[in-house]
Amino acid sequence: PEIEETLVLVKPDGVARNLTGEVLRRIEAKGYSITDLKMVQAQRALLEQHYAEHEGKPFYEPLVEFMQSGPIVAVRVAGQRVIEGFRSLAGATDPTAAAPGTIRGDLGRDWGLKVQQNLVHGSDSPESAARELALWF
Ligand code: DAT
Ligand code: MG
Repeated sequence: PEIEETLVLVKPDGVARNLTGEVLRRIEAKGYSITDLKMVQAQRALLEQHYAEHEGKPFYEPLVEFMQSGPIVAVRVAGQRVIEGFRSLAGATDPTAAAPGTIRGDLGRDWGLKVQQNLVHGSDSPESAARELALWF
């Protein structure tokens, strides 16, 4: 298949816990290429667009607040089937349930908050990846 691109975010919890390098290490060890990267303090308007599909859900407001709580590292990652492949590396949304061996399963846990602090974001489809990469880069 052709080379795809996906958007990975190391969320504020991942940056605060000094796990940026560990996330990037896993991406590179899997064989994907990091083709762009930056640290950003995300504005609310960007996060509202990024998470538009979740507007109205109970975790939406805590999610948008949490994503503004500190810097985020945004990463453009390239490779064949990288969208699916990074979602597999990240593991399930709930870090308690995420399988050991995954980023969320190995490094994340429930901290008793209204939002799941699960360290990373990865685009979930080619359409999402194109839309999100245009927002962040
Ligand atoms: P993912 O990040 O695995 O694609 P998602 O797009 O469904 O998951 O949700 C976006 C983020 O919102 C997710 O990373 C953490 C938070 N979230 C999702 N479902 C949640 C829930 N039931 N309770 C608390 N936070 C949730
Ligand atoms: Mg998602």
